[in-house]
Amino acid sequence: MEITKLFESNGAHKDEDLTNESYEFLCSLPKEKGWRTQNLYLYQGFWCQPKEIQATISAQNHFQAQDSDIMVASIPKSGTTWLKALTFAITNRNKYDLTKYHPLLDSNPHDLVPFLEYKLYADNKIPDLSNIGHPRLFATHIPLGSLPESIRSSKCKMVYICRSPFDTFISAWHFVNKIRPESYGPLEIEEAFDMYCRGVVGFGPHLDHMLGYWYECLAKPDKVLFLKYEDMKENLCFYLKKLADFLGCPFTLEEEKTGAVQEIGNLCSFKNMKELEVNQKGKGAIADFENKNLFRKGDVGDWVNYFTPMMVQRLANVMDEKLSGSGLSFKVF
Ligand code: PAP
Repeated sequence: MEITKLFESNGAHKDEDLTNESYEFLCSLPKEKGWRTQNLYLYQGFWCQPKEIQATISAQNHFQAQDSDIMVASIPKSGTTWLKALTFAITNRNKYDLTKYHPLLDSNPHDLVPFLEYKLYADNKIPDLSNIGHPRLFATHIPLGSLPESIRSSKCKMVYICRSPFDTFISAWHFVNKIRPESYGPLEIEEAFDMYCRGVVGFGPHLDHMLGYWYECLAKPDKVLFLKYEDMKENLCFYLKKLADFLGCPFTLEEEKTGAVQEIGNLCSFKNMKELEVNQKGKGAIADFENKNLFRKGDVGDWVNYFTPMMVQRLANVMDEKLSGSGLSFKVF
C-alpha cells in the first residue's frame, strides 16, 4: 500500500509523514481498531497510533536524558495538563513574579513542558535540546519499559500522575469524541468501554502503564514520585510541597507563610486555566487539537453520570485482577 493511503486509512492528515522503514515495521505489528485513528498497533506491549510509534522509536534512539531533567509521565487523561502546569510553576517560581507576568497565563502547559512523542520527536524531527535552560522539563505517555534508556539510567527525576480508571475512561471518551474525524461518526460509549476494559487504548493497557511506574516508584522512591489526581484534588498544598521537595526545590518557611504554595495552586487551578484566552481560543498544544478540549469538568467522580451497574462491575473486576497484591488501589464508591 502507498504510504499516503496508509495515512488516510489511519485517519491521519495527508501532510503527516511516516518513513518507509516505519511503514514496513508497522505492517508487522498486531493491530486493533483505534479510538481516533483507524488502527492502534501493539508496539513493545502497548497500544499506540502509527505516528506515536515512529516518534517513540525516534526518542528511544536519540533522546539523551541529563541528571537534572524532570520528566512528567502519565497515561492520557489522568491530569497531565495540570501536573505540567504545577511542575513548571514550582520549578520556575524564582523567575516570575506572579503579580506581574507568568508564562502560564499565555501559554498552554503542553507548550511549556513538551511531550517527547507528540512534539519533540514527532514528524521525524530530531530536536536540538542543548540550549534549554536547566532543569529541562519534558513529558511523556510512553510506558516505563519503553522509555529512552537514558531516562532510567540517569538521575533524571520522573513525576507520574494517575487517576481512577473510571474517571480516566470518561475523560478519554469525551475527548476522543471531540477530536475524532467527523467521517468516523461518534464513538459509542459501549464500544469504547469494551476496548478500554481489554486494554486497547492509546499507551494502554492503562493498568499495566500505572503498574510499571508504581513498581519503579516502590523500587526507587528518589527517582519516581507517584501521584494520584484524586489525592491532589483533596489536599493540593500537601502534594505541592511533596512535589517541590521531591524535585529538590522545597518551599521555604517564608514562602509557606506568604502563601506561595496556595498561589501556585490557584494559578494552575482548573477554573483559572480553563478561562485563559490561550486555553479557550488557542490550538496546537497537543497535535492540532483545540486547547479548550483539554479542559472539560476537572471533577472527581463524574463517571457516576455515565456508568451502568454492569460497567461498574466489569471495570472493578479488571482492576481487582490486575491490581491485587500490588498495593495500588483507587477509591471507587
Ligand atoms: P492529556 O492526556 O490529553 O494531556 P490530561 O490533562 O491528562 O489530558 O487530562 C485531562 C483531564 O484533566 C480532563 O478531565 P475531565 O475530562 O474529567 O474534565 C481535564 O478537565 C482535567 N484538567 C485539565 N486541567 C486541569 C487542572 N488545571 N486541574 C484539574 N484538572 C484538570
